[in-house]
This record gives sequence, C-alpha cells and structure tokens, in this order.
Amino acid sequence: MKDVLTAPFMVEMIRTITNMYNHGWDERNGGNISLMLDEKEVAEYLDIENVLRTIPTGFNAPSLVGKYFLVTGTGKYFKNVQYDPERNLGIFRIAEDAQTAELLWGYCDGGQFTSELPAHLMSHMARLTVDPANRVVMHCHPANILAMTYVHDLDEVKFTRTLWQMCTECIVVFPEGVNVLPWMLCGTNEIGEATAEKMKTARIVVWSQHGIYGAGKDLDETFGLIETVEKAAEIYMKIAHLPLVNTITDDQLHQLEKRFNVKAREGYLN
Ligand code: 2HA
Ligand code: ZN
Repeated sequence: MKDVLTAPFMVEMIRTITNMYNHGWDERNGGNISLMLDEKEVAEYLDIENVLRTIPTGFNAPSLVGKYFLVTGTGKYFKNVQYDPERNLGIFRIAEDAQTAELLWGYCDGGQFTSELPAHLMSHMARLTVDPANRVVMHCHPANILAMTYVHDLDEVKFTRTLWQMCTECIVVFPEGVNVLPWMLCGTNEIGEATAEKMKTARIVVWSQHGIYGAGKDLDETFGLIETVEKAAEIYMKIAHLPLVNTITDDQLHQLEKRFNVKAREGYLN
C-alpha cells in the first residue's frame, strides 16, 4: 500500500489549506474543507475494510452512503496542517445507516471532523443534485467579504451586482451570482440546511458577519472562486466610502456574457 501522505489529493489538500492560511482567511481554528474522494483512489493508499473508529454525524445523509471524504478536524488550526496532517485531517466513509462516519485515517489524537460537518455534507448533497462533478466544499473567513456584510445591503441581487461591478472577470467566474444568509448560529443543522438550500442555485454562499462557503469540482476551482469574490469585496471596501465616478455598466456586463459565453443569473441584469 502506498503512503497516503503522497496521494495527489492529500498533497493538494495540504497545499490549499496552507495557501488559505497564508491569505489570512483562516485565523486560529477558522475555516474547514471537505473533499469527496473516489473509493478507487482511497483504496490505493488505505485498507478500506479497516475502520479505526465510528463517529456519529448527528444527521442523515442518505445520498452520501458509501462516499469517502477528506475533512479538516474540529478545533484544528489551518496553520498547523502541513506539519501534522494525520492529527489535523481525517478520511472517513459515510456508513450504511447514513448517519455515522467510519474513520479510515487521521484525527489521530482522538479528534473528529469539523463542527461544520452538517453544512458541508448537506452542501455536497445539494451541489451533487445540480452538478454531479462537484467534489469540494470550502469554508473560510476572508476579511473583505466579511466586512462587506456589515455595510452593504444583504439582498442577493444587490450584493451580487455590486460584486460583478468591482472586477471585470467576476461575472465570468460566478455568473450565477452569490447567495447570502443572514447571521445564523454556526455549527448547527439549521445553518447546514439553509446553506444547502442556497447551494442549489449558486456555488457561493456568504454567511453574514462570519465568512463564506464555496463549492466546486476541485480544490483549485473552489479556491479561485472564493479568491475572486474576496478580491471584488476588497475593491468594494476600498471605494465604498468614496464618490463613485465610474462603474461597469449592465451593457458592459452583457458584452462580457457574450464574449465569454456565460449567462448571468436570470433577472439580475437590466
Ligand atoms: O471551524 O470556521 O464556522 C471553525 C469555523 C466555524
Ligand atoms: Zn467559520
């Protein structure tokens, strides 16, 4: 059996987590990632019959039975993942009962998956219904998108339109816009259900006064998506208090749609 620390999915996960920490998106134990894995790729590195522990997830995930996930640990710091992956990450499979995680590797200090697992698994279920290629759910606390939720209207159309106007490439990267949740208590099934519902219509869900959720087919795409949204929010926070002299007009946004063959969310442009 090959060393799981050399697996491309593990190497990419650790690089991404380290990069997110270096961007200042994941202070202390902030943020969490779940990456869905194929059974075949897991079986190259781990004995999938050897369940180390079972951990209740606290909710039902019927469509994820038998699915494998690499997930950050609760209370763990992104800063430390690269130095001790086996303590800070875990690989598990969702058991037949749909509400138990079968641990195959990691959480070696007796720990367990992120407290935000409900939001992650429910978001995976929701994204897979609209995009069977979805593999990643990523949560973090980028400063500018967070700041924006204190000073901007949280209406999804208005919030999305402002972001599209901040950088030319935004409408190309997230034509479906961003969905926004009001402040809610984190770590609960309720915020998980609300996030998953929002994930059916967009790959980005902003958690007001908390952070952001992104979804995508791989770590690079999901990281890039959050990076683009956060860049737009940064521009907004630089200009929001200044007189606006120029913007990207709806006519120009329509030109971008044509040029890049994307369709803006229905009803979001004039
Ligand atoms: O895992 O970011 O939302 C720490 C958090 C909770
Ligand atoms: Zn958080």
